[in-house]
Amino acid sequence: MARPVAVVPALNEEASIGGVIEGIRAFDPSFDVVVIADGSTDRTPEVAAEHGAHVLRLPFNVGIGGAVQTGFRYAYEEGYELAVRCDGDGQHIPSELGKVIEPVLAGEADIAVGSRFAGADGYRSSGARRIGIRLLAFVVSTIAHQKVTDTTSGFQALNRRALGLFAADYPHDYPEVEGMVMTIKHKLRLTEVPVQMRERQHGRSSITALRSIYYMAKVLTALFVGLFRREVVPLEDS
Ligand SMILES: Nc1nc2c(ncn2[C@@H]2O[C@H](COP(=O)(O)OP(=O)(O)OP(=O)(O)O)[C@@H](O)[C@H]2O)c(=O)[nH]1
Ligand SMILES: [Mg+2]
Repeated sequence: MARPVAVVPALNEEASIGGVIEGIRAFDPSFDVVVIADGSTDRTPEVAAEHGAHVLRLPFNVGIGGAVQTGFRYAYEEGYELAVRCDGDGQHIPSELGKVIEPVLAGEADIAVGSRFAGADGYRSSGARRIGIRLLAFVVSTIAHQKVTDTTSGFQALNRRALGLFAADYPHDYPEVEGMVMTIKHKLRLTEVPVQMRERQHGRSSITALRSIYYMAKVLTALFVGLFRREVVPLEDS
């Protein structure tokens, strides 16, 4: 198999990060695991290192986009051929990794995104949240001219071509949503795969009702502004 790496962003996830790393290794011991710890105030970097991950320590918090891009850039420069991205809070289930890796390894997709909503027995969420999810899926599908169902999923597999794009340029604020549009605009093949995800088990969710409205307003604005952005990253044809 291609040389694989798991990129795991983790901000104050000391209770979950060890289990996430072990889960990835249990799925496939050939995976190297890279944890990006930028500004955690708990023992996340130490726990990650104790579990054998390579820890990228940044001097201050750069936010989710900067953290994930750091991981992708490291993976690209180190020559990895296959990358997966998995959250450090335990919501993504490592045994589901095979589902997102498959289309990438088969050469059918440059990036495969695990979707909670693509399957028949998709994840159910409350009314307001569901409206938000559907609205984002509709907007992204319209802009990208491709139907997508889960625009905020950080459970993904990428080949080297996709890794190269994200190493060079990655959205900062809403990396999953904007990253989906960016991928398709750069003519990379994106596919969604139905997966299961868990509810958050430890730590605190960053999402509250008021924040969700604020989030929607900001992400829709970011998508709108993105419409005027030129495709800035020239990709070698490989
Ligand atoms: N390194 C790093 N990781 C981050 C940062 N912000 C979030 N993360 C991690 O990214 C992953 C996803 O963030 P979450 O806050 O869980 O976002 P979410 O899954 O959309 O929402 P909830 O889990 O419902 O709160 C988690 O593993 C976080 O620890 C950051 O600034 N830096
Ligand atoms: Mg989470």
